[in-house]
Parts: sequence; C-alpha cells; structure tokens
Amino acid sequence: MTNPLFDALFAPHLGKDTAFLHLLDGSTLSHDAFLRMAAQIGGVLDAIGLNAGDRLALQAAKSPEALAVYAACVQKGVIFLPLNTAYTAHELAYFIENSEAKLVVCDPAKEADIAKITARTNARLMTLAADGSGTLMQAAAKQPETTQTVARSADDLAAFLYTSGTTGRSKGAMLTQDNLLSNSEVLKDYWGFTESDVLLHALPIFHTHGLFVASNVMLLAGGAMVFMPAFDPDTILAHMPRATSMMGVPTFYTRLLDHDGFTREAAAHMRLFISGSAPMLAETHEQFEALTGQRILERYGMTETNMNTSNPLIGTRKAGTVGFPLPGVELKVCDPVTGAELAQGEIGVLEVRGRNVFKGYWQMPEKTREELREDGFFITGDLGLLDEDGYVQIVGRGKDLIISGGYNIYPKELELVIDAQPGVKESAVIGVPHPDFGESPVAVVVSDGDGPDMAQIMAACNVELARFKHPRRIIVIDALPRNTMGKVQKNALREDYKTLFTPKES
Ligand code: MLC
Ligand code: AMP
Repeated sequence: MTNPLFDALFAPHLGKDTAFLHLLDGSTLSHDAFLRMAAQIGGVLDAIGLNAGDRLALQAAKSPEALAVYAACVQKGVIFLPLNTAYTAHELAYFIENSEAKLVVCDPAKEADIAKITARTNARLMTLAADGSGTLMQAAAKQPETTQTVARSADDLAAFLYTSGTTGRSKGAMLTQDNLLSNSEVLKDYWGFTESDVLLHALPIFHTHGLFVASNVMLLAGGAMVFMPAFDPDTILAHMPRATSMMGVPTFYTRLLDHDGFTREAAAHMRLFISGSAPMLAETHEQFEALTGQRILERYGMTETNMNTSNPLIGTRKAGTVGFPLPGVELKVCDPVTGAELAQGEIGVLEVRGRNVFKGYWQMPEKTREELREDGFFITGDLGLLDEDGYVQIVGRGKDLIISGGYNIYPKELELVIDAQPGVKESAVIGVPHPDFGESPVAVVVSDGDGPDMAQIMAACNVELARFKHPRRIIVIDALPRNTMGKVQKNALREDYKTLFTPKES
C-alpha cells in the first residue's frame, strides 16, 4: 500500500528517536513521538468516520499537536484545510461552508462562535488549545499509537489552501500529494537541507511558507525545528546558537536588523537565511550583509504553485531578484494581453508550469480556466522580467493585491465592506509602503451625504475581516481619480500617499 507523501515525509521516521521539534519549554519531541501522536489523531479521524477525500478544517494556535493534525490527514488521505488564526467567524463561515468540511478543529475560545457555523453545515466540531488540551487530544489519548496508512496516489488531493481573489471571493486552491512532495524534494536539494539541520521555525503553519516549505522540507530532510508559537526577535536570538538556518518573511529580517542583539557573532555559525512571501528591499539585503557578512537567499512562490524560483545556495545571490526557476519549473514572461512569450529583459506577467502547480480552485471551474491554461501554465499575476544573467526579477503585480508582513490582503474584500457603510459613496483601498510590514492598506473614501462614520467602518471591519486586513488609515477625499474609461487610478492614489508611513526622502 502506498501513500507517496506519507511515505516520503513521515514513514521513514517511524521508530526514530531523533529530535524533531525543540519547544520553548525546553523539551524536545522526537520524530517517533510526533508520529505516534499523529497516529492517535488518525485514530480519531477513523473513529468519527472521516474518509479519504473528506476535508478537515483547522483553526488553532501553532503547536506540535496542530502539526500532527496535518500529518494525520496525510496518513488518512483526508484533505487538510489550515486556516489563519486571525480569521473572524464571518470569514470562517465561508471557508467551512465552501469546503464542506466534515470535521472542524478550533481553539476552545472560539468554540461557541464556530458551533453556530457547524450546526448549519452539520460538521463535527472538536477543540485544540495552544497547550494541546481540548477534545481532540482527549479523544486521541484513547487511540492506539499506530494506525493504518490509507493508500493514495500522487494525483490525490492533500490540502486546500484558501486564497482571496481580486473579486473579493476566496478560492480554495487544491493541492495534490505530488504538488507538495515534488516541491519539497526540489527545495531540500536546492538548499542543501540534511538531517544535521536545525531550522528556526517562527512562521505560522497555516500558509504555504510555514507548512509546505519549512515543515515539509525539514520532514523530508530528517532535521529538527525550533518550533516557536510566533516570531519574536528575542526568542529567535536565544535559540540561534543551536540552529543552522532560518526561513522568514522580510519583516522578520528588518526586525532582526533593528535588534541590538543581532550581531555578526550571533549569526556566524548559521549556514542559511531564506526569505520569501513578499518582496525584500535590496537595501535590507545590503544591511544584512554589512552586519553579518552573509547574504539572504530570496525565493519566490505562491499558494497555487508552491515555490517557483530561488537564488542559488552556491553562486551569486542577487539582491532585488528571486533567482532562477527551480529544477522542474518552467517559467515564461508573457504579454499580459496576448499571452505571447516576451524576450529577455521585457516586463510581462510571469507564468509557471511544473509538478508544483496546483490542480485548480475547488468548485470554481471558471476561475480555474481564467488562471490555469490548458497547457498547464499558471498565470501568476506577478509582473517581472528575466535579467541578463537569467535571474527572475519581480517588478510589480498585475493583480490588485497588498502584502503586509507576508499576509495577502485583497483590496476588493475591504472595499466591499467599506462601500456598504452609511455615508460612503465609494472607496479605493491601496497598499502604501510601510517600514515594518512592507506595505499597509489605506482606504481612500468618497463621502456620500453627511460623510462616513469612521467608528462604524471600523466596527464593520472588526466583524467581517481579520485584524491584519484592516485599513491602517482612512482618508476622505472629494472624488477618486479616474482615467478616461472611468477606471479608478490606484497608481495616482499610491503616489499621493506613498510617504504616509515613511518619511519623505530628502
Ligand atoms: C500581525 N498584525 C499584522 C500582521 N501580523 N498587521 C498587518 N500585517 C501583518 N502581517 C497585527 C495584529 O493584528 C495586531 O494588531 C498587531 O499586528 C500585533 O499582532 P502580533 O500577532 O503580535 O503581530 P506580530 O507578531 O508583530 O506579527 C507580524 C509578523 C506576522 C510579520 C511576524 O504577521 C507573521 O508571522 N507573518 C508571516 C506571514 C506568512 O507566513 N506568510 C506566508 C504566506 S505563504 P493590533 O492592532 O490588534 O495590535 C506565501 C507564499 C510564499 O505567501 O511565497 O511563501
Ligand atoms: P500567496 O497567495 O499568499 O501565496 O502569495 C503569493 C504572492 O506573494 C506572489 O504572487 C507574489 O506576489 C508574492 N511573493 C512571494 N514571494 C515573493 C518574493 N520573494 N518577492 C516578491 N513577491 C513575492
């Protein structure tokens, strides 16, 4: 019986008492202990009747148990649907309903709210707290520490990751076993990860970066992770002496650079610092190198495609670029209108094809057709070029998207909420440069009648949108700038407010 993802990431570690997760309380969980925990959770999934192909939605704090839920899903062929812990009940209702999740696991503090949703959808609800308590692990404790692995093929689905869209409706990206496995195999080799590596893991585990890049690669390599509930520079520095490597979003690096304890000596033994999920300023690369003597390795990916490009482990890591297409990934720069491939140096939309590219959006065949060509190329919506040395440079986005601290915020989602408030005629949400988060959303609002009620807008945001998506400023103006076609010129607005969070350059 085979299950390619389980056989590669998890099965080789059965019975091994090598360190897998170093926890902040000083304890270490071995590979085998982790797999026994996952098997017990797998037993719970069997007991409540989850079958291969059913969905399990998890919104829970980062913990070994939460990661073991992922392992259990892979072992049982259940499709894992991790959800950002910041999502409100309003947002969760959509994901749970849309995915038709059969089991939802949530923090005990959210149980009452989520029970209202699962009552409607008939999903089973269990709880998992940050310390591992809750009904899930109570049930798991009664299950055996070994369990049957369910057979799966490479093309079977392993996970759904929801990603918002330019229309404001989230889409469930369907990722197969092979999408995840092929990418982790490539990354492990490309970045040289082995069982001797210890990764500083401070990313959330509900997105591609923390789950499929960091955790899958380390599982495949057989190394260990210092598993931190969240990013905190003091904690990172305290654990750096035992680590070999770190993966993070640019905000991790700018915050580390601002910390007095981050010195050349502190980083001297580290073999690799990797950044991605958002553009890193060339200036951050340079400051990092000036301080540590090391160059950050930047790579580029997305939910639908896993990782597409990377700077090399050995060779020049070029600041301001995301490196070369990874082995097995074909990348083209295309004309945004005709789709024709452009010449080296010309700016166009990046399109990618390979085993890493997802299968489509859950129950959205039209959206899938719009973005995934019949020949297998996925239209990323990112604008870029191939430079004279073949490095990919991302120069902007064709899609209306803001990335704040590595989290995606689709302006349309905010505009729909703001436009529905009294006193608002219309709004345009733009990303403005921010020194900590890279970009932050600002709402530019045109008033209607007596004008917008700011408290009311924020109250609506509180109910409908996760806090990280909220506009950091609301600016009222007389009219939005439009072109002759009547389209709002967000570029003009971005120009007007570009120094809102950063001092003007002299
Ligand atoms: C937290 N807050 C944010 C935020 N994160 N606001 C805007 N953008 C963010 N990214 C807000 C909270 O709501 C709260 O608001 C306040 O900041 C403090 O919360 P916190 O939890 O203490 O935040 P902090 O620890 O400072 O978190 C910042 C961060 C975190 C950068 C460490 O956001 C993070 O870990 N980001 C990583 C995201 C990631 O993994 N992305 C990968 C996506 S995968 P208030 O007002 O209530 O105080 C992908 C594909 C690929 O993109 O290529 O990898
Ligand atoms: P997500 O949908 O959360 O997976 O976000 C994917 C998007 O993040 C991509 O389409 C890019 O716009 C952006 N992204 C990821 N890595 C990088 C990077 N290294 N540089 C610039 N943008 C990036």
